[in-house]
Formats: sequence, structure tokens, C-alpha cells
Amino acid sequence: MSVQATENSVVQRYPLIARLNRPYIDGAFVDALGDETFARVTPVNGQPLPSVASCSDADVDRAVASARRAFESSDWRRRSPRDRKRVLQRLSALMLEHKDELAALLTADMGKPIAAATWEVEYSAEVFEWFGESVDHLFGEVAPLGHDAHATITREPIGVAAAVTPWNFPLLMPSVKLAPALASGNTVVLKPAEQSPLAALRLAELGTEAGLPDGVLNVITGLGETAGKALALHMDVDALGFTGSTSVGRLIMKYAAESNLKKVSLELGGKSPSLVLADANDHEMVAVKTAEAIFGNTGQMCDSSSRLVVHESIADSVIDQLNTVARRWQPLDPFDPDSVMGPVVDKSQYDRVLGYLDVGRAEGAQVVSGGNATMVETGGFYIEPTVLRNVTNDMRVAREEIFGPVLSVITFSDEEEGLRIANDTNYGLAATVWTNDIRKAHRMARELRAGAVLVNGDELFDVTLPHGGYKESGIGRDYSHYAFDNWTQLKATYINLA
Ligand code: TXE
Repeated sequence: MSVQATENSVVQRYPLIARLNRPYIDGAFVDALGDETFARVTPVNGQPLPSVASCSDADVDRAVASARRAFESSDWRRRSPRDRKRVLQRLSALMLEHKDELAALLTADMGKPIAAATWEVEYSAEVFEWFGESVDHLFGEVAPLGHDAHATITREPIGVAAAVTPWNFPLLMPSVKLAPALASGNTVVLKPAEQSPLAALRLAELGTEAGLPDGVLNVITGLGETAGKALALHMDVDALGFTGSTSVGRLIMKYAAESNLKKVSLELGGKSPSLVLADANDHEMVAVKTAEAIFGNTGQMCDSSSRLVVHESIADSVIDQLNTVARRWQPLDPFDPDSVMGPVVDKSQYDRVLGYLDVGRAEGAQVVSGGNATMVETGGFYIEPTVLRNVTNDMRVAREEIFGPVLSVITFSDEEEGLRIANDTNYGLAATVWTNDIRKAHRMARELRAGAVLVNGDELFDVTLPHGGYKESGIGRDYSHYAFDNWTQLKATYINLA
């Protein structure tokens, strides 16, 4: 593996980074109330990034108060959906106008290849555009009552909404929560992950430029166990959308229960299977799509296909193809336009992924490609795309979310066994089935216990499709018009006509 680390300092090249270092409250960047900051490095080459304000409970109070004021006294919630739509669509256009700069912020913060970062900006802009349009088409209902009564069922904003988001898609994850929340009239406090706050801070600024009234979108910078916890425990936050680890998801529910029973939606971890039946005959396609699904974003995706559950009769052929395809995914400086795979997000994720490779070897898995890392040479956190075979579904590498470019290959001898292995996980975010038999495709799609099933692979990212998990992968759905369920409440209004 050869990684040529970026020569110039990332901050020199993108001076904007230096000013995105404090919370955005009530329509402006403000100093945090305390002096605490947290240090950061870019995973591209390990060089320091400017430190960022570590917000305290008092800062969270201030941001929530700003959102409450804006909810009560700005006209945001009272505007017609069409008027809110115009603001969101202006924001979408501004994001596209600033695409290169936002993409650079993503790459600097968490190391995704610049081409993938550009895609993330474009898709995030589409999410704002789509939710703006959708809310304008969201009709209420009239209840089927008798002649002497008339009742409507309408959706109302919940109030002050909070979003706590992870670092793997630092712009997209905030966008999928903010777009439906803002479209339906809520005001928002966002806490992005400490590893990747830059794009979210810039988004807030663009929101003001697009016409969001002051206080409608606030961003708190800070650590999970302080700022994130304060937000989740806050008595004046009415709803909270979280994406992140299942362990923190449990805490979020606990905090909600201990405070004001705020409405919680959770998008958590995954250990998604890709089930390859014996009749699937395009093994190259299986390998290409599986590689995209596990090496894309350096494997840091909640719905990565991290378990390849393949029929024993074709396992060797599929693994051969995977070894060939994996060579195209060698890590490269993410600022290089040819890069398809950058580093993992930080040193702790780097240690965690390499730790799992040791665990896998100790459990009897065989590394058939990859397995090396190059932090020493580059200063960045680069790990080769890695394929493990001889994995059984009880091994830790098959059960726990690694969140890195590591594929575990598990074989089966009959379809019922394959299905059982695929479903034998605490998670249930996504599953893929590969077959040329239409009946088997439908049957497997019905039996796979996951929020999304892909038949013969392909794109999971589509704003029209709900995204969320069965089992311990979460509660509620992001994307699609079902996302409005997270950010609205239903009101029944009964009118006596007698
Ligand atoms: O996630 P965390 P981390 C998984 C993945 C990864 C592991 C750890 O397996 O290796 O989680 O990543 C905030 N109260 N996923 O540690 O801690 C935190 O500041 C309130 C899957 O980065 O869950 C950040 O904003 N908030 C996942 C957000 O939670 C808290 C994406 C996510 O951080 C908090 C990311 C607390 N006590 C990681 N502690 C996916 N589903 O896509 C942390 N946070």
C-alpha cells in the first residue's frame, strides 16, 4: 500500500476551517461561555486542525432557549409550508453553490475521498430540496364521522427538535434530520460529532443566508458525554433524532426517560448480511457491489455489507473476484481526485479496526487480502481493504460492528442455513440477496429481518426510501415522507355540528 500524504497543511489550503470553531446560536457564531476546547487532527495526515469550543450545559441551555424563542415568536412554524419550502430550496441551491468548499471540509474533517465528499454535498442538497417540496404536498385528513360532527387530523411541529449526529456522513446525517424537522416547522439544535463539526457549522451559516430566521437552526459544538448528554437530558427539547452507536442510542433513550420523555428516533449500528445463493452466477458483479458496500466510505457506514454469506459451492470463485476488486480500493490521499478510499476517521477508530483484525485471526479467520495499515509512514489512519474467510457467525468479527473496511466471509450449504445465518444478528438495518431466481428473491426478501432489502445489490441511498432498522438497529425512519413521523405530532380537531 502506498499513500502519498497531502503535502500542504490542510488548514493553509482551506483557511475557512479556522473560523468554524465555535457554536452557532441565534443566527451567528458566538463564543462559548467557558474556555474549554477539544483538540483535533485531520485523519488525512495526522496534522492538527484548529481546536473547537467544547460547549457546556450552559451553552446548550442558551442554544435551546434560542430555538424555543424562535419557535414561539418567529413566524417559522406559522408560515405556509410553501414559504418554508422556498427557504429550504434556497439553502439547497446555496449548498450546491458552495459544493467544493463543503466537500473540502468533509475531507479535511473525516478523510473521505473528495469525489465521495462532493457526492455527499450534492445528495444533502437534494435532501433539502426534496423535503421542502414534500412538505408542500403533505395533506391532512378528515375523519369518517357521522353527520353531526366534523373532525380533522393534522400534523403539527413538535417544537424544539434536537439532532445528535455521527462523523461518517458529517453533512448528510444532519441534513436527513434537519430537512424534515425544519420543513415541518420545528426549530432545531444540532450537535454534530466532535470529529467532524465543520460542514454542519457552515451549513448553519448558509441557512441564515437562505432566509432561516435567527434561532431556527443552532449548532452546538462539543463532546457527546457533555453537550450531547445535556441536549438529550434537556427539559425543553421536545424531540431528538440520533444516529450513532447502539450503546449511545440506549443512553439517549435513558436520558429521554429521565427527563421529559422527549420523542426519540434512533438510527444505530448494523452487521448487514449479503446473502449469495448458489444460482447467482455473476460473481464479478457480486464482488464489485459487495466491495462498494463494505469498502465505500472506508467501511464506515451503518448499512455496510460486512458479512458475505455465500453458498459453499461458489465461495472460492466469489473470493477470487473479491481479491481482484479489492486492489482497486487501495487507500489513497483523499484529496487526490482519483482516491476511492481514504483513511478511517481517527486514531481510536484505527486502533479499533486493527484490534478486530487481531481478534479475527485469533478466532481462526484467515486474511485473504489486505490486513495492513500505514499510519507510521503517512501520519494518517489508512487501512487496506481486508477480506477475512473461514469466519463463522459466532465469531466476534461476525457479530460486532467493526466500522472499517473489513469483510467477513461465511459459507453455508443450504438456503435455509444461509437465511438463518443472515438473520442471526442483533442488528437489522439492511440485507442483500443475490439470486437469479425471482421466486427465491421474493421469498428471501420477505424472510430477511431488516429495514431494507436489496435484491441483486445496488444503491440504497435514495431520498424516497425510508431508512432505519429492525431489532437493535433503531427506532423510526429517516428519509422519505415517513421521516415526518419523527418530527411532527398528530392533532385531532373535533367540531360539533349539531
Ligand atoms: O459513536 P457515538 P462513535 C458506531 C460504529 C463506531 C462506533 C463508535 O460502530 O465504531 O459507533 O463511534 C454523540 N450522550 N457508529 O464513538 O459515540 C457523539 O458526540 C449524547 C455507527 O463516534 O455513538 C456523536 O455526536 N450524545 C453509526 C454521536 O453521539 C453522545 C455512526 C455518535 O457518537 C453521547 C457512528 C452521550 N453519552 C458510529 N456519547 C451509524 N449508525 O451510522 C456520544 N454522543
